[in-house]
Amino acid sequence: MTVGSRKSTLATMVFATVALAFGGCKPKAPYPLDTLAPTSDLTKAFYDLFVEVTVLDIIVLIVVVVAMLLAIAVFSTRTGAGGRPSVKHSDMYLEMAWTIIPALILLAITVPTVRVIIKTQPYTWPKNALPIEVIAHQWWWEFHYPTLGVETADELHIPTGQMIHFQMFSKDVIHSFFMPQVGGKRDVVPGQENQITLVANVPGEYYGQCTEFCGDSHANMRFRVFVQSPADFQKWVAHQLQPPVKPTSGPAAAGAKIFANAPCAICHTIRGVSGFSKQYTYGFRGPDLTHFGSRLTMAGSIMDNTPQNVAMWIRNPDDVKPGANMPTLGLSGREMNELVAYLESLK
Ligand code: HEC
Ligand SMILES: [Cu+2]
Repeated sequence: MTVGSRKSTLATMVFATVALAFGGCKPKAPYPLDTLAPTSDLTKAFYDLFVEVTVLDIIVLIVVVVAMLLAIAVFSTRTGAGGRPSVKHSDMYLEMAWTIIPALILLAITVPTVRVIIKTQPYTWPKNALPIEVIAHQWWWEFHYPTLGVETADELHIPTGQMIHFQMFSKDVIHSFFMPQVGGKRDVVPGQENQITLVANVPGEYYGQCTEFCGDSHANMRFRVFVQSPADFQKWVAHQLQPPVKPTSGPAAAGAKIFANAPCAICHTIRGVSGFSKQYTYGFRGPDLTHFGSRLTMAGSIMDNTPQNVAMWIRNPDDVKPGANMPTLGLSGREMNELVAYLESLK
């Protein structure tokens, strides 16, 4: 490599780095897992802490770099000059300074950090909050609203302006609950209850993701969060409390019979139609399908809830999601179409 081409390679690298750095600062499209776009009191507290510490870090960086440049350019001894050492063998004031200043810097980082930890993990959890149980499974999320009687999967709905109290459990291994713009992240550990409280402020649809490696389909363990106005949330709750649709004619009615007689009913609850048997409550329970048709996504929110995708899923879950804990049940043709029609009718 000639010197010229090395120089131009270096220039390209510098240019690419700067372009990437600035490209990263100016989002062109909203990033679904953006951690710098808080929409709740919890994520705002984290964000403010991040900014506070980053500003402090930048100040420290500037001071260190300036001191270093001065040491190199101004207060250095030229080769052959043989000057006297600029620092005495021991200088008590200097040593005190470089002990006390870093201690103060650490303190300046520790105090706001501990303050946020105490604020976001109170000793006693608020009593007037809306409790939501989050149950992590390989590889999907179950959500219970114990005071409202609602059960759903992969799509969480919460109202704005109300304290939400998440109570987290795992059915198998360690997972981590993370919805970057709304809240988290909190590990979900078998045999232990972990908690988060937050008040969401901005209605919208947000993304969530399991962030603790939990097996083959860890990356396929996503979820959606729908933050709604209190009125919209109440409407959603009222709808979820309705009994499931009972089709009386057409392919959906035939599909309902197939569902009831196939092994589906062992693992999947459709209220008033099937309840999972006790032996399956650990590990291989599947999502509650009572209002499956009202959900926009499925199978850990990795795909849209469309008839084609539901058929593809039932044909071979493992193809769609490696390691999926739902067996292939050998359905096809008319039977499959009727079953899919039934599931999609469960609005
Ligand atoms: C051994 C238990 C088991 C049986 C039997 C079973 N499933 Fe599942 N099913 C699951 C599990 C577990 C999942 C979640 C998989 C994931 O997302 O990782 C699932 C997911 C689904 C989903 C997606 C739900 C959602 O909201 O994401 C549908 C639809 C579904 N199953 C339909 C069926 C049908 C129809 C049958 C019968 C033909 C059936 N299942 C049989 C365990 C089972
Ligand atoms: Cu997980």
